[in-house]
Amino acid sequence: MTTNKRKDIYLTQWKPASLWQRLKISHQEKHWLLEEKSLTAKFKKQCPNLTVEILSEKWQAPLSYEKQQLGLKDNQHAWTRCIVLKCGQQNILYARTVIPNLTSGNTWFAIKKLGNKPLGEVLFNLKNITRSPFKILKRNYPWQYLEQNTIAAARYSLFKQDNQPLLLTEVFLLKI
Ligand code: VNL
Repeated sequence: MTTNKRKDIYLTQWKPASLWQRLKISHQEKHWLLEEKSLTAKFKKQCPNLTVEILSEKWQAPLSYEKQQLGLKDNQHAWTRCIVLKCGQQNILYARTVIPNLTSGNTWFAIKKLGNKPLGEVLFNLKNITRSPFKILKRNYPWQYLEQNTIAAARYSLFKQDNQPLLLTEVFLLKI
């Protein structure tokens, strides 16, 4: 790795969910950020007209924390789906799903064909998956999608099915 790990904010800024109070996260935000059940279902309660806009779905170089969580080598690419969840015209959530080796033998292969269906509808119907505890962040972070200088709360967790990983990061775009 050419970057200095200590200075790599993609690696160092994430905190365990238990430290939410240190991140200036309000109780209200915490209810959203640390929701264990389907966020899709929770959003739908407030917005019946929820849509998924696909920003990109392609093989690309993962961010450094993604690489680390997924145990990828430096030059290894992974299949990445970036979406924005919208309530009408309003952007409410930016999500990145990263899956290494997403070829036909991979347990997550159906996700490649998900299209505009929300990922949550698939994930929460699977029986044999495990999910790591959330890591969270609240700061002005260089997400490709966010306008500069926007402070946003985000979370990620690692799902596994048949020992194959999927890393999901969700960034809250609405002031919650
Ligand atoms: C997706 C990802 C959708 C994370 C979500 O909620 C979400 C997706 C609707 O990639 O479709 O929380």
